[in-house]
Amino acid sequence: MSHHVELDVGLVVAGHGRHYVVETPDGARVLCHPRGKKSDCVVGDRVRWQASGDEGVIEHVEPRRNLLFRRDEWKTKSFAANLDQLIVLVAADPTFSESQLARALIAAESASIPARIVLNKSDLPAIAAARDRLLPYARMGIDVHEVALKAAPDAARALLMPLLARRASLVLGPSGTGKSTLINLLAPDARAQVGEISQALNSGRHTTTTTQWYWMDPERTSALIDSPGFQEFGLRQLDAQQLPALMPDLREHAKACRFYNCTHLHEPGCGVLAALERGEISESRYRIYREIFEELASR
Ligand SMILES: Nc1nc2c(ncn2[C@@H]2O[C@H](COP(=O)(O)OP(=O)(O)OP(=O)(O)O)[C@@H](O)[C@H]2O)c(=O)[nH]1
Ligand SMILES: [Mg+2]
Ligand SMILES: [Zn+2]
Repeated sequence: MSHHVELDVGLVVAGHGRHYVVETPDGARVLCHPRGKKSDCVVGDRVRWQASGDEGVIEHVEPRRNLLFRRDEWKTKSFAANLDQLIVLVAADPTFSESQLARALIAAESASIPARIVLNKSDLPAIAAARDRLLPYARMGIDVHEVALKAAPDAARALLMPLLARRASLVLGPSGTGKSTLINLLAPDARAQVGEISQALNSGRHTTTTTQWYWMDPERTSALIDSPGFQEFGLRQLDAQQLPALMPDLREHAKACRFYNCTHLHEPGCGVLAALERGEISESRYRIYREIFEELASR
């Protein structure tokens, strides 16, 4: 039998370095530090903690339902844990990197986290080109929603609210797409910083430097998680052979390959190459497949 005191439960709502903000079931927020040297909790974690003066000590991290992370050559970066969905936010302007988008979707797929794409700034003329670039994603069954978070906020709210209700959604997207605008619109008391200032300074810096959990409603049933921008989205947690199964458009055609261990790069009787030839897999998606495959295979 354990003679430890019963520990409090909490939700990690922000993290920076070895500092975490833990929210108690009644909504209080406590600054906590992990016990010992290791600091392996992330936003979205359920933890057991113990008060220590005004602050707290995290004693234990509950098992996770899922964890979204990326792994570059040198480091692993966790985004958040226990997510109901990933929202990849892109915009008509600035132009998004399709490779980054694809990588985020692959990471979500490998963590079994449902994902959808929100395309912002539909008021700008560049929306048509952005919409076209997203066609392969809509065709492979990923929901793509178009909004103008700033130009038409009421319509955006009406569209997005039902998709976000009673869920914890991580918002990922390049700098300048409208993540902070989204959070300010849907989480009324969020102090998320909209990039007006950085825009005025024309500094182009990320205004979000820590991952942060925002409740959308006073009942605390729906949440948005804002996370810092990133330059690189490495997928080194994966084996090259896993990749086709994590890309729905390739996966579908890989069933037709003559060889079970087809890499879809040069083999005869390859269903993926045949589909590419027929235009059923887009050239950009295939290029991204090759790019990531080579990255993973060259280790
Ligand atoms: N035209 C147009 N501009 C928008 C829209 N939504 C947001 N913006 C603008 O886009 C810029 C970037 O918005 P933010 O919300 O700061 O973007 P962010 O993704 O948080 O950017 P970082 O914090 O740098 O990662 C701001 O100047 C917004 O006013 C929109 O619907 N239409
Ligand atoms: Mg921001
Ligand atoms: Zn093949």
